[in-house]
Amino acid sequence: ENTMTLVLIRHGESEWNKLNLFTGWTDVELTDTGRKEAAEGGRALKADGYDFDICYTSYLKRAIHTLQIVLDNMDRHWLPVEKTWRLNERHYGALQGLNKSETAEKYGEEQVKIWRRSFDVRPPALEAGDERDAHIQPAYRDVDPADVPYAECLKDTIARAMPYFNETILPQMRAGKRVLIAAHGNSLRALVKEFDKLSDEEIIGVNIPTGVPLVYTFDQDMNVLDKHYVGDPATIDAKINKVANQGKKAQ
Ligand code: DG2
Repeated sequence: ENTMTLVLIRHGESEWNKLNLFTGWTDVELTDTGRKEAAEGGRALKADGYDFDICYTSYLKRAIHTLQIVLDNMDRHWLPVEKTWRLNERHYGALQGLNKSETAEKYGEEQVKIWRRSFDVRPPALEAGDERDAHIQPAYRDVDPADVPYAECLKDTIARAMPYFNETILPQMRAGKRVLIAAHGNSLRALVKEFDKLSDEEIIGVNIPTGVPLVYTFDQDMNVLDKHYVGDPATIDAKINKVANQGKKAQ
């Protein structure tokens, strides 16, 4: 029987992950720690015998650079890479640039949890004219302005990411290509919710660690046969908890 393998990786720690700021579509760079995480992810994939035929990433440099570092460490620089805004992080609206912990002090941890993890509650939207508005950024000049968000909930991210997955990535997988996707905490949660057929409640508890490869094996009908992170389980659990706790008040 033919199975399909797909590997997902969230970018390594970004400058704004380090500062604990809501990031979304803000185009921030990796930290040195983030570059190390990406290199480790690439080395772990190579050590476990994984290989790829085609790669996908977002328009944001923290994911693009993570992918480059992974490929560098697998000696696969020449692989085709397709970039799409549809794999961008969930747009965090007017929260972009605010500190997650300070926002919890101000609005409460419950509200921050809703903004970070609820399926269908959007964070407050950017207003037109805001310097953070992606409509005025060159990266999105070829995107239909009606598709460029001012804020997104996970449901919105699923609605713009899944058509790309189904129409562009899945046909490659069905043709036997081994696919690697480098993306973001919430754009990957969007894919995971669909792959694992999680309910709107179940997805709330899912947190994606930085720089750790997540390997899916599917049958031809996209049923999940296996799913596992590549790396040391205790380290990965610690990284997942760190993400979950970023919306807590300072102690
Ligand atoms: C983070 C995710 O995105 O944040 O937008 O702040 O994966 O690009 O670092 P990423 C952001 P949380 O939803 O986990 O707070």
